Amino acid sequence: EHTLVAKKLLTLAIVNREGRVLLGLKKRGFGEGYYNGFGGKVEVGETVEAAARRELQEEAVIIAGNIKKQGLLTFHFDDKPQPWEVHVFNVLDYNGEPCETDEMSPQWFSHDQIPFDKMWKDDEIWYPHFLAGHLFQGEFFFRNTHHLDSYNFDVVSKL
Ligand code: 6OG
Repeated sequence: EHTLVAKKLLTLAIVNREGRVLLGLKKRGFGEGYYNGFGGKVEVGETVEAAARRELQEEAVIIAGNIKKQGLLTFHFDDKPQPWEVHVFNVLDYNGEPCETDEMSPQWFSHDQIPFDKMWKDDEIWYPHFLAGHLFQGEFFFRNTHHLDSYNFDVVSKL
């Protein structure tokens, strides 16, 4: 007998403007207490890019202009059945003012002051490449949700 375990698709949008990134302190749910980009689950019938724009609007109240897909991250958790596939977007411009929502409290960080000690463990591996404009792919294996056991990571020429 076979068990089909589909991947769960998610988005992560990071606004990157004038030497700073916009992150949100997650107020509830998965990753509570961590700074992260804005994102969430792709809905049925929605493109990944549309989901990235929708989640950015829902969580930070800004409308994305040009966005560039830069990364594809797969997270394996020993305590979850399905891997998570997270598509990472660089938001090059936007309209509106970032606002606090039920989910996120937004804050700007200069590139040399990103709070990696309050972020998911994979972030310090791929942010330098994200900030340098590289395209990248990675696979990360987590134990007990938060402990990063091992990973593979590559800069790629296309996604
Ligand atoms: P909601 O539960 O809010 O979607 N996410 C991760 N981001 C990073 N940087 N590292 C991880 O390592 C992550 N796991 C999940 C994807 C969850 C949001 O959190 C991101 C989504 O943007 C394990 O719907």
